[in-house]
Amino acid sequence: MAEAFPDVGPIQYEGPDSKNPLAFKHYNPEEEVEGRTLRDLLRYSVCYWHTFRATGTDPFGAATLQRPWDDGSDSIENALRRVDAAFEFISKLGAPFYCFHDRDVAPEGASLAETNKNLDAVVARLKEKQGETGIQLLWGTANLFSHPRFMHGAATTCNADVFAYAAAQVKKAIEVTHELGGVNYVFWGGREGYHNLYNTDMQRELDHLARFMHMAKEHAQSIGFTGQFLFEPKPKEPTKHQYDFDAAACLNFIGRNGLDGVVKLNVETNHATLAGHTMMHEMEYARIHNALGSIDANTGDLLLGWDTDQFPTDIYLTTQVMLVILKQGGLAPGGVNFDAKVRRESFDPVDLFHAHIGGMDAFARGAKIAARIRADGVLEDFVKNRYRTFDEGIGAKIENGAAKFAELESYMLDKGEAAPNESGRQEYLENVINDYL
Ligand code: XUL
Ligand code: CO
Repeated sequence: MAEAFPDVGPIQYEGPDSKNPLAFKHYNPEEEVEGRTLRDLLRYSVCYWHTFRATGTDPFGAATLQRPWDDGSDSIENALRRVDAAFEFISKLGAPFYCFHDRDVAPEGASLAETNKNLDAVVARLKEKQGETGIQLLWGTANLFSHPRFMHGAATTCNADVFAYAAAQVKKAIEVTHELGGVNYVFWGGREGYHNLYNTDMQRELDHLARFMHMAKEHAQSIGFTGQFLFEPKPKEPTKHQYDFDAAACLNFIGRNGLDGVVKLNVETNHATLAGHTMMHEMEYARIHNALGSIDANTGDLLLGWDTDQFPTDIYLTTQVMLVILKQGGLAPGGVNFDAKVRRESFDPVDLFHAHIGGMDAFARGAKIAARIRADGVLEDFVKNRYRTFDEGIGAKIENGAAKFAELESYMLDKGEAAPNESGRQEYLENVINDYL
């Protein structure tokens, strides 16, 4: 096939002074940050659904995006042409990973058997292209939300046949992820939630979701798939209340259902903000529970308030994200997946390059800024000092479990009043962070 992006060559690192819009100014894949190349630290991934399946439709308007390689049909030929365009794009961009839903890459057939056959045909081409280019699969997943059969949910549906269909689909999606050497498998509960409790048995739905995850785990083990399972929190949209609301709700579900260690989290920025949290909060909450597996890098628009999935360009945001990633010592086997889409007004194919280059540069800058903040120990030293009263004396006894209420009472009766508090210095610390940006 003719090139999909004939006017764009491989994107090179040209440094901060470059004015070339098709070059990296900050992402030099070979540059080391905290002993790791940016390529290995960031593990960038391009997502198939937004980048190769989005058309620019919205609730008010028709498709706008120009994708000359895509005839808009559901033919296998079109799906295969799309694979070639995708791998050309990802290679020229220089991202080491990609990820997809089963239905992004291959069309649904008239029956499950035909659908699986379609998927196998496209997976063969994906495998060939991975071999040719060295691009790897960060994660696979199943689309359990687009088809009308999933109107009441998939693992949390009221229709047992639909549960069985979803199970068959996830079984196949895990198998193709394994076939393609995928290093993670993601569960985003597209319609695993409800709009109204008048018609919903919440207990049965949650039990079914847990059963579903255990079946997925058993199947993965039976075929030797060792990739990490990831649950992706999102509070709402499409349902009013999703069971995977935020990191805390997901970890509660994981812990209560014997899935600790089996399932970690794929945390997404715009989902965090929809839940009323910052991305840094969600990541840190996951990290301290040893469950920060991977991230979907994007950003929302606080004035719009829905899941706008924009490309991340805010250096404050990427610095905060990188502070957590560096604290954890990286994300591998997870990565930084751009679950982001160009605006429908940005309809040229080249806009896909501008969008990804901007996101990759923003995270590279965030990584370097965060590493300098960490090297100087400014936040770490402050926080350590802030909690120093728990390092010895009565504080140490509280932390190691030696102190009981009675002892704390006699300690305080003797002392009469607590030691004075110290300032939290929030404004000072915000100024310090500004000095690094
Ligand atoms: C939806 C979303 C999904 C998941 C994969 O908001 O983020 O694309 O990342 O199903
Ligand atoms: Co996502």
